[in-house]
Amino acid sequence: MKLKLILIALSVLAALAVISVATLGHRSAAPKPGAASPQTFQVHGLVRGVNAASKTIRIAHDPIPSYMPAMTMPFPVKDPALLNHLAPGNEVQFELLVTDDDSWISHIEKIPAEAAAPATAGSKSLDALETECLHAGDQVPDFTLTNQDGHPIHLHDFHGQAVVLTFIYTRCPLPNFCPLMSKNFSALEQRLAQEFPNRFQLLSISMDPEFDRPDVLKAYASRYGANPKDWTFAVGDDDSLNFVAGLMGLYFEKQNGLISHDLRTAVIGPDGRLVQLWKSNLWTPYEIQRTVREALTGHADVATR
Ligand SMILES: [Cu+2]
Repeated sequence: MKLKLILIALSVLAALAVISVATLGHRSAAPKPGAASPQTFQVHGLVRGVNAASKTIRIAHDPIPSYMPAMTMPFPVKDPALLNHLAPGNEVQFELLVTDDDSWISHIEKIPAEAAAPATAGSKSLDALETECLHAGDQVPDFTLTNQDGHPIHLHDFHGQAVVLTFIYTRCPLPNFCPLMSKNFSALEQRLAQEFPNRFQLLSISMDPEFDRPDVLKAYASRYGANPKDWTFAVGDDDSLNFVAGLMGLYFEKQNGLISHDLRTAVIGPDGRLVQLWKSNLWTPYEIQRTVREALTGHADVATR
């Protein structure tokens, strides 16, 4: 076991050495803007769940030196074939690539079962989260949170408007998780402000009440150019956050100061009913704009005459 750890540590060091050499080499050449090569990490972990439909695999992974502490989280793959023959309980070694706005597993290998530890019992039942959450057509119950100005807000304040809700936390290090949600919300805000001024509200709810106090959310909001009239950032105490997360079937868990989580984005109609719930990052501002249009006008497409 000791030897194995040493070997892993050595391979991580070797990988880092290769990265720094590659980076130095890259720097000495003329830098191409926007073409930075991805950072590469070799990581060891235990598979907790495989989701071929959303092209993600949930892994309890070891610390990733100078990047992320050990935690359980979903990782995207670009090639769904990588997920073939993998199942919860498998011990794996994988390669994680990270760029400025994306991260994904590019290679993953099962470690033979003789060396693998058995899957620990008692991990959260994702199926239970799934069945307890709201479904399209359900009335969304009211909840109270605190906005970026420190004022209380209620979901029902936005009755009569279409509400697009998502979950984020400001320290999230993975470009295609929270930062992507906020980037997409920023694009969505511009589209909807043009088509439906004053008839919609975007709501980004923090999963990190300890760190994401209103002033932190306010600074984060301005980073994404949010107009407070259309886009609210909110945080709650543990109870209200668990309540809202439960409604949407969101999985989130604090681990070593960061938060392991999946994603939920919902459109709620002007009548307060859930219209649609997205469970991954595979949605576009265009797609949600269409859903909002349908919720507000009954037609997904813009009238041509
Ligand atoms: Cu995140």
